[in-house]
Order: sequence, then C-alpha cells, then structure tokens
Amino acid sequence: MDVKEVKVMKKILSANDKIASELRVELDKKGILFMNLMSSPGSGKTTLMELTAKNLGEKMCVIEGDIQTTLDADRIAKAGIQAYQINTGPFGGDCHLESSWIKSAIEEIDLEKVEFIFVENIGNLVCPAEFDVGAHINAVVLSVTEGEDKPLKYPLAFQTSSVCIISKIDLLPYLDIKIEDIRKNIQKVNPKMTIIELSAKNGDGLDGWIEFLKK
Ligand SMILES: Nc1nc2c(ncn2[C@@H]2O[C@H](COP(=O)(O)OP(=O)(O)O)[C@@H](O)[C@H]2O)c(=O)[nH]1
Ligand SMILES: [Mg+2]
Repeated sequence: MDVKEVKVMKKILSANDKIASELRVELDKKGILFMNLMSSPGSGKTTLMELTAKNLGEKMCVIEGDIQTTLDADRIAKAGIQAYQINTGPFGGDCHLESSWIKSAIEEIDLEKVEFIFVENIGNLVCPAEFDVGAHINAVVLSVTEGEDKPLKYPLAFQTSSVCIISKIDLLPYLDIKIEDIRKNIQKVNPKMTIIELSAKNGDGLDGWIEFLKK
C-alpha cells in the first residue's frame, strides 16, 4: 500500500488567506487602518495600546487575542476604548489567531465610527507569523530585555512585519545590551523594516509612533 499525504495545513492556510485578503480590501474601502501586533508575552503590547488610546481615543478599537482571560481587554476598556476579546483556550489553546475569527470580531465593530483597528495577537514570536489575519500592517514589538538575538532566532515574525517597535528603551542603562545590535539583527532578517524605538514608561519615542500611525 502507498501512503497518501493529506495536505491539511496547505488547505487551512489558503482558506485563511482568502478571508484575510477579503478583510483587507473591505477595511481599505472604508478607509480603516488595520494593524496586527505580534510579540513575545510581556514585551509591552497592551501598554502600547493603552498609551495609543490616549492619543487616538474612540477612533481606535482593539481586538485582543489570548488563550484565556479578558485581562488585556479589561485594561483596554478601562482606557475608554472598545475592546473585543478572542479566547482560544481553555482546552490546549491555539497559539495564533486566524482570519475567520478576526472576521467574526470585526462584524461586531461599528465600522462607521473607527479609523484604526488593532489586533493584539497571542503572545509568542512563532505561530502568529504564519497566519495572515488581514491586516494592512503587521508590527512586531521587541523589548530590549528579550536579547539582541531574537530577530535571528524568530525571523518569520520579523520578515512578515513592516514595522518593528523596540520597546522599554528606558531600561537600556540597566542592561548590557546595545540597541545598535538589536537594530543590526532586525535589518539582517528584514532590511526594509521601519524601526521605532520607544518607552511607555517615560514616553520617549511615542510621538514617532503616533506620527507613523497617522501617516
Ligand atoms: N520599564 C518599562 N516597562 C514597560 C514598558 N512597557 C511595558 N512595560 C511593562 O511590561 C510589563 C508587560 O507589559 P504588557 O503591556 O502587559 O505586555 P504584553 O504582554 O506584550 O501585552 C508590564 O508590567 C508593563 O508595565 C516600558 O516601555 N518600559
Ligand atoms: Mg497583552
């Protein structure tokens, strides 16, 4: 007997890509910027959203992806912004978000009222990079405490993103890491990457981030 290979992953990904493309076109037509934030847990995604909310106000909303809890969505709601929570657990819990789930969340949003939709993807630098969620911009957040080698170890997250936010730069004086080494490794895996350095703690670099979003 011969072995029949079942191409499940290819089928899943092509179905995912189709919905993602449709979402991108729909939101584009409405003049809405859709950004997907990817990173390791704890790099500062939710904090960045809280601070962004102070500037964009109700023009933005956030779709939160987590295995369990509404903790991040609760923080966003507390910042006065509409939040939508997707939980992929509790049984195992998927480590990424798929475009069909994002589509369901977007169906809940009043698209006449928002100009920016952000997705905070599940915290890890591996699986989210494999799934197109329909965003116009994929952004990867890398905090200075994670080490300068991470772009080299997790290249796909950096290659599928067009902007990298280097976060927690206020901590640089306490670390051995050099920001030039982080930048060099990001550029090695993605020479075209736009890099924004910022600190949510003291506000350094936040203007550059808001300017980037408004452009
Ligand atoms: N020192 C410092 N801490 C930060 C900064 N941004 C976030 N944090 C802290 O890092 C921790 C994780 O942040 P969070 O936004 O929840 O990360 P997420 O898991 O990527 O959403 C929290 O304790 C934040 O207060 C920053 O720019 N500087
Ligand atoms: Mg978070």
